[in-house]
Formats: sequence, C-alpha cells, structure tokens
Amino acid sequence: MKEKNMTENTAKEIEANGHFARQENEFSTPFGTAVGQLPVEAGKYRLLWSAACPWATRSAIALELLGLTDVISIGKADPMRPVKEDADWAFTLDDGDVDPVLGIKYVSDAYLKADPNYATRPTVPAIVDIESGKVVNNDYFKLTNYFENEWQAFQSTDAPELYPQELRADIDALNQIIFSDVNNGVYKAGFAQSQWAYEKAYNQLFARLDWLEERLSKQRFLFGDRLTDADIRLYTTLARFDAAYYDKFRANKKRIRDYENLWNYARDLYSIPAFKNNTDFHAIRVHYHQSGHLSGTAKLFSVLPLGPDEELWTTPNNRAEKFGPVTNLVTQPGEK
Ligand SMILES: N[C@@H](CCC(=O)N[C@@H](CS)C(=O)NCC(=O)O)C(=O)O
Repeated sequence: MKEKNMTENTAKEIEANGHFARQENEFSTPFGTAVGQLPVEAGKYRLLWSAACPWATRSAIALELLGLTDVISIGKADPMRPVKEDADWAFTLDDGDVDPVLGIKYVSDAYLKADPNYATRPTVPAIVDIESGKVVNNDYFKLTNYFENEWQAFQSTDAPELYPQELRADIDALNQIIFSDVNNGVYKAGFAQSQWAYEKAYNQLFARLDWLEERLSKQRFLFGDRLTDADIRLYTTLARFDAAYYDKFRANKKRIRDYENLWNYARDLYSIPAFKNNTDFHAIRVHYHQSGHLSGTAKLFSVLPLGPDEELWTTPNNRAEKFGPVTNLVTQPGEK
C-alpha cells in the first residue's frame, strides 16, 4: 500500500498562495450540563492521543495536572504512523495492535463510527464515548478548558486552578496569539508551499518568540507566579522545537536553547511531573523525522537523528531563584 505524504493529506488545507490553513474540527459539542452538551461522567470517555502530537499532549498534561486520569481513560497511538493508504494513527504500541478498551486498530475507526462519511484527517486528540465507540469531541483548542472548567467536580483536591475566572479573557487572548504565531506558526512554516508563505510564518514565529522571551524575563510563567493553561500550550511547542521544528519545519533562526528565558522556563515546566511524564522526545523525533505522512522527502524508516541530547532538559534552571515559588502548585517544580 502506498503511504500518502503530507502534501496529499493536507492538500485541502493549502491555499492558493501556499499558506497552510488548518482544517476545522468536526466534533465540537461542548462538555456541560445543558441539553445537547456532552455529560460529564467518570468512566464514560477515553482520550486518544499520541506523545508525538503537541495538540494532544496539552490534553494529556492537563488531565494529569488536574488528577483526572482515573476519570477519563487514555489510549495512546504509535508516533510512527501506519503504512496505510489513508492518513491515520495506529494502536501498534498495544498488545495485538488493538486499543485494549475500544478494541480498535486505528483512530480512524472511532471517527468512522461517529460519521461513516468522515473524509478529513482523523486527528488526535479525540475524545471517544467508550460505550458507543464514537468520537464525540476533537476540539483540540478547547479540550483543556473543558477539563479545567467542566470537570472540576472530579479533579483532585490539590489540583491547580489553570483557568481562573479573573484571568480567562487574558488567557484566551494570549492563547489565540500563541496558537496563531507559535503552536500553529511552526506548522505554517513547515507546511508552507510557497517561499512567501514560509517567510511570513517564519518571521511571525520568531518575532513572537522574541516577545515571549521578553515577557518571561519578568515573571516565572506567562501569568506571573501561577501556572495556567497558557503555559501548557506554549510548552508543547517548545518541547518539540529543537528536536523537530528547527530542522524539519525549517524554523531555524534560533533554537529554544538559544533563548535564555524561554529555555529556563521550558526546563522549569519539564521538571513538573505532569509535563515530564507526557514528554517523550523519542516519540517526537520518530514522528517528525521518520513517520511517512510528514515526510515530503524522507522515507519511512529513514535515518533517525540522535540529538538534541535529552539530558539537557534536566539541567538546573534559574526560575525559582529568580522569581520565587509557584503559588498554585502544592509541590514545587523539581521537588519530588
Ligand atoms: N484536530 C486538529 C488539530 C490536531 C492535529 O492536527 N493533530 C495531528 C497530530 S499533531 C493529527 O492527528 N494529524 C493527523 C494527520 O495529519 O493525518 C486539526 O484537524 O488540525
């Protein structure tokens, strides 16, 4: 079978000028108590994710930070995409290559159960209703906010408030900027199909990283001394930057390691177990460098770059010393 490459899979998302415009999410019914919303119930849903994916990893980090991993179960797809005609994610990390709860081989099985005519990319993260086996929500942008807001009754007693009411408007505004220029900015650079579109994305990305570097020179996190939803979103891009986006997506003006504050900040976050436990640098390298669908030129099973050295992520950072403690975490970053 032929492995489709990124260009074929995302062809519908490339505008005439070569700019990458991400597809809409098909399943966006919110969680909540109103009629027509998805009921908030322990044991009802499964999050499908892959450690390769920045959009899915933000959900995995939020679930663990909030103590929700026994409430919403988690299925993990292989970072190496299957050799298969259609774009997909496979459960080849599991026994028998099948997700043990849903009994499916591919993420697309849950999409097709929900919509037999589903014709766009089956993506992670996806929330599946376990009983029906159908995807009920794949709104990667809002999922963490649902976990933070709507799932409060099930959160652990010491869960940090990641989306406090008084900061919501500011967090939403910053999340939008981070999405456009950084999270999706790297994809706009990497998937651009014209020099103009690439340069526009590249310039926007590095101007924004410079701006964030300045913001983080004054405070421990994006909103001062408390960890928020915005930090999770920025982190998942920073964690992939030097290992994948820098070279694979030609985002090569600077590495994150070259920014004093962003690099210390990224390592500060990595020293929090929920971040570290959901950061798999091997999965990231395999996915971006070897998995067929992203490889404009590389081949499946091509050579895997060995660096950057993961150990760099555990070197000491200066954030606590510079800015003092985190006010909404019981266990401070780096503490056991
Ligand atoms: N659901 C969003 C974002 C999530 C997303 O793009 N996830 C990626 C992995 S990081 C994915 O599953 N891609 C599947 C594909 O490109 O075939 C979208 O459709 O663009």
